[in-house]
Amino acid sequence: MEFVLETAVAIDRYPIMDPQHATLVEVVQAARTSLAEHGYAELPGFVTEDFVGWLTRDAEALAATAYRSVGKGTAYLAAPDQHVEEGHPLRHVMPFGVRVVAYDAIAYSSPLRQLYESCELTAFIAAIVDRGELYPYGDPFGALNLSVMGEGDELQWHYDQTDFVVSLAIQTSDSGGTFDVVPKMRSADDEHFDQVKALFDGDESSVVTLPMTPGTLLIFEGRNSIHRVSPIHGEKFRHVGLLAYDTVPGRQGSAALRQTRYGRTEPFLTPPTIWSDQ
Ligand SMILES: O=C(O)CCC(=O)C(=O)O
Ligand SMILES: [Fe+2]
Repeated sequence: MEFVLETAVAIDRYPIMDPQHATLVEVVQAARTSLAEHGYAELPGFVTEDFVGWLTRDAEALAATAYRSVGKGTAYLAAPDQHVEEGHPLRHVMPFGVRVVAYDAIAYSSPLRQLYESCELTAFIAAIVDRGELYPYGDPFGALNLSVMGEGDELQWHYDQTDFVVSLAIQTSDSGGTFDVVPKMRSADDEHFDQVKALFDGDESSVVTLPMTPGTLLIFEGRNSIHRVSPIHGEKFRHVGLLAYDTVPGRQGSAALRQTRYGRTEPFLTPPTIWSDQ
């Protein structure tokens, strides 16, 4: 199949090739309001059903190449702090198990990659997040990831170290695999450790669950909104595309992060072509 933006994106609802279109202006405005209020903006049915089918076949083929990491981590993505009292969120570790396919392992012909590389999408995201011009993230591993999660996988409660991430829901698992968020749990000057501790102790009264219905594009500001992916059950993989952007072109991540997340530090020169065109 050949990638055509107009048939991939549901352009009647999201005419992203025409930034002045009244429909698009409204979508951008509503998404900005939602981001300001809740720290996330959901765009359901962003891509067409046919395109979801193509993305799914691509993701299923790529899944075999995903790198799996398992371990225990804190919400702060740092080693547990031994200087605080026991039970403090800074010391609290939770299990995680995730599998990711790095950008450099995603074929040029992949529909996910082609969507990510479209200038119209980048401009649309830039209009919503309102941080000036955006560039696809300059890291050959981290720019675009396919997150593949299967039976027993989960991602612990955490805050992101980036301002925002865009995710595209491709396939849900049989059960579990929800994206759970406490919007604005902390602020730049108040960690709200008591509330974080209550959450870890089982108080989920402030948790919002985003179902990640296939075809949904989610713009999420995770720096201050604690979130997790709940444990996956069943035979079906949960597939989500993670699209990263930066306000500075060409910036890259650390070798240490590459090693942990992707199991290697040297990028492929060109992506392996692991499946033929469908
Ligand atoms: O898989 C997802 O939906 C989001 C994963 C996430 O929170 C992260 O990679 O930081
Ligand atoms: Fe995250």
